[in-house]
This record gives sequence, C-alpha cells and structure tokens, in this order.
Amino acid sequence: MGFMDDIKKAGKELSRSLKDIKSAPFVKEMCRTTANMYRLGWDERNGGNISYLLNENEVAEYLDLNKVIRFIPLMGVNAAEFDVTPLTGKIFIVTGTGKYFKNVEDDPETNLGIVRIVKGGAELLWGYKDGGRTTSELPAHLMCHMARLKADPENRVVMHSHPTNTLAMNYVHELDEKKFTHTLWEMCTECIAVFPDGVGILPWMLCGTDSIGVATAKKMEEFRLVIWAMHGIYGAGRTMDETFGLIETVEKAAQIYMLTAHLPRVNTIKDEDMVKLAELFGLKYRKDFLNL
Ligand code: 2HA
Ligand code: ZN
Repeated sequence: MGFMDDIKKAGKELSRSLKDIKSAPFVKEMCRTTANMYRLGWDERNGGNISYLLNENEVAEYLDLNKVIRFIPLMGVNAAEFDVTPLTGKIFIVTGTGKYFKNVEDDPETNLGIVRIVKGGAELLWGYKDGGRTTSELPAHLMCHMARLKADPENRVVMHSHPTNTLAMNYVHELDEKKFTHTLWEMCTECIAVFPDGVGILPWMLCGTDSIGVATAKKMEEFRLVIWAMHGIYGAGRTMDETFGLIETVEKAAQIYMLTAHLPRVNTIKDEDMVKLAELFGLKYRKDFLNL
C-alpha cells in the first residue's frame, strides 16, 4: 500500500471512531440552556446568544478538526482593527444569527455552529446546516471572552439574553451601577453572595457593532454581568450553570423589585447585614457599592 492509501485509511478510521456530536455534553448543554431561557421568556424570537469556549481535545472526539466546512467572516466590525489573536485557533460552540432559542433543542445542527477562530473570521467545523452564520453579536462575545480570560483564565461562557424583569427595571430605576447593584442586592439575601462584583451598566447603544463590543468588554474587565440599557444583559462565567445562574439571580431580584417598587417599603435587607453575609462566605465584594 502506498503512502496516500495509508492516509485515506487513517482518515476513514478516524471518521469511523468519531462519536455522535449530538450526544456531546456541550451540545446537550447548549440545547438545555437555550430551551430553559426560552421557556423563562427571556429570549423571544431571535433574542439572545451564547458562545462557549470548548476544549479542543474534547471536540476532537466528535469532529475531524481538519475538515473545515466553510469560512464565516466577522460581521459588523472592521476586521483589520479587530484583533482576535488571543483567541486564534480556539474552538467555540455558538448560537446562529437570526435563529430562535425556541428551536435549538429540536434542530441543533441548524441553529448552532462549532467554529474555530482565525484571522478575520471563523472556520465552520459543524452546524449552521442551512448556510447560516454565527450570531451577529460574535464580535462582542469574542471581545468579552478576551477580557474575561484576562481576569479569569477559567472563563468559558458568554451569554446574552433579554430577561423580562431586568429589562422592566431599566425603565424605572436609575441606570447607575452603584445604585442599580445596591437595589438588586437588597432584593434577595443571596444576591451579594452570587454577584459580589456587582453589575456593570452601558447606556443604550446600537447593538451588533464593534463599539458596543469594545464597551462591553471594557466593563467585563471588572464585572461578570453587564446590562445593555433597555436591551438586555450579558453574563460571563466558567460554566454554563454559573453564567446562567448569574443572570437568573439578577432576574429574580429584578422581579422582586418590580413586584414591590410601587408599594410602600416596610422592610429591607440592611447594608450591615449584606456585609455579614459577604464576610461569612469570605467574598471580595464591592464595598463602594454599599452605603456604610
Ligand atoms: O441575537 O439579542 O442583541 C439577537 C440579539 C441581538
Ligand atoms: Zn439582544
């Protein structure tokens, strides 16, 4: 047998030994999470997007990493100015542009894609079966990944969503990071323990552009949660559960706020009590966001 035959044989053996991608834990996590978010009412129509940094060796159990389906350019950014070098070669699973969270679970191969980041765009390794592309917010996601990886090398997930009460609160509460975080911390005892770093806030900005990406990533240097005023929220974390849990906790607190904001406040959690809780858990928290 010649050299080329050996290569062909090796290729065939590789594809035979690959596991079914739909059974991959990271595909299942994306399906479960998007379905949950849809049912919570946070991601109407094509609202929301998730990107999840994968371990290359794990992906190689399911896909031939040398097989690139096609190249997807980055949209909405000046590719020459947008430097993705720290993420070059990294593999992400990402929700598709225009795709509905509602439909991911039934058809992950159309609504999700697995891509490898290269200069100016992404190489598609799996998914977007109908010719689709990565979320229009991918530049913002990539910038957030770069910022969070600097703050925490274990960060893996960036998630964007439109949670109802968080959005409602944007219309009736001052959009000041200290005041907004403080109000959320007051709404559930565990808030200060879940997001001791607080919530960053951006004013209303045009989405899908690199300027909102840059601004979000800047906030993500110090916050794992960033509100896009009158639009939604970004969360970042080490796992899907952690990231989802951050947004879920903000949304729960915002719901309590919206249920009580128009009523006379009789009781509240005091700042001294929040300190006790943060100290019990040994947390580094934003002391400057309290009024002590
Ligand atoms: O992907 O939520 O901000 C749809 C959006 C854009
Ligand atoms: Zn959005």
